[in-house]
Amino acid sequence: MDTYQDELLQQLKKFRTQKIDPTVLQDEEKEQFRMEIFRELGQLGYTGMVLPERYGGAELSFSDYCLALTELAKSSIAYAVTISVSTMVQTLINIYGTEEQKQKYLPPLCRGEEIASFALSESSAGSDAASLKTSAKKVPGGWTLNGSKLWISSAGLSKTYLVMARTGESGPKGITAFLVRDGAPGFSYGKNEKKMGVRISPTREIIFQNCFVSDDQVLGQIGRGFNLAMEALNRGRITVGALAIGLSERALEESLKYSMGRQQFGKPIFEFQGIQFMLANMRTELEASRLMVREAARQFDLKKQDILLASMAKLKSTDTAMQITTDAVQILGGVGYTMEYPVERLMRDAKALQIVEGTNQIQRVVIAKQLEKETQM
Ligand code: COS
Repeated sequence: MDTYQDELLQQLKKFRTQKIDPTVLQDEEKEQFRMEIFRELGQLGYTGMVLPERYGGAELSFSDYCLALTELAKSSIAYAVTISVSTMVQTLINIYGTEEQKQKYLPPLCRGEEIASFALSESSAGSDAASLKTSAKKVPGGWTLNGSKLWISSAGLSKTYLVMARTGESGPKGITAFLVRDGAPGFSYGKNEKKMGVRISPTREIIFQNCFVSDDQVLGQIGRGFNLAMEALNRGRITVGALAIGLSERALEESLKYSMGRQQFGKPIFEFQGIQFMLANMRTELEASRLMVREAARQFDLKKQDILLASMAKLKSTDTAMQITTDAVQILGGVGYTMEYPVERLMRDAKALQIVEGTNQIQRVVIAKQLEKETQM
């Protein structure tokens, strides 16, 4: 790790322990997202980390961005998830947007004054994303959207929504991406999900009823929306891996601290081999996951979109986070199961990461597809 990365992580550690830790427990209970925390993260340059400086970004590498997300996730994955989803949309605007779109949407997002959401999933199109039904019909000067999207992170908070809608044939080739603004006529919010974890970050339905969007709100080419979404998810899956590393690191830290302090049978429970073997496995699996996520991010920095590695890194790191956080609860025993210690929250949050940005079963589907391609080459 170089000095620059060290400084970045020190600054984030200070921020999260001073600004997030003191209220994280009550905010999770009350489902309270603090916009002032997000804005401050923006002022420090963390809400447009990989975006060009000319649009207000920090122009960091994808690897540094992932390191920062890991550090932030050690306090709560909620703000890190908000940043990672918003950054996914910002990145697509930067790659596929017109100059006008970049000028309009990116600066407030990079400065942390606004948040963006990614809207792909629907009630009957989750893993099978290409079967989505939300429609966009051509009308003079623009498009009319009808339908609804489910499980949208930051919905209600976000000002910009990247919405994948059907403009043509069934399947992946008939989908186009639209940039929809909060407050557009015909755009409304549905139910706010009551979740097992990550409660600071809202997850909500969004609804379109004859919602008009103009031609200049189309992102990229007509019919290429599915490809854009998949490209975003390749990046998103690595960032989910980075969050999983943060959860695992925190769970291991808490387990070590507790096992060295807790006395049973006349000695710290750390001295029992049963506990030592659990801790040794936790550290080993964490390190394996970290290396995979780091390598997946490095490939992106080398401008190589490695679909296989992105999915494998997401799969390995999030399954590992589930195992490590579960073991952490076990090591802390009775108190681990209470809200007095953070490990039960880490365990609930880890579950979300096995599901978002494509379930871990879908990651295996993606991996198998890539294996098939490699074999045919
Ligand atoms: N990266 C880049 N392009 C991809 C891709 C990826 N990971 N996966 C698919 N594509 C492209 C294909 O190359 C193909 O492009 P062309 O038509 O230009 O050749 C197109 O997308 C269609 O691909 P495919 O035929 O494989 O689509 P499927 O309908 O079979 O879907 C899966 C493939 C299952 C992998 C996809 O639907 C998926 O990832 N589902 C999970 C969705 C998800 O992660 N949801 C999370 C909610 S968003 S938080």
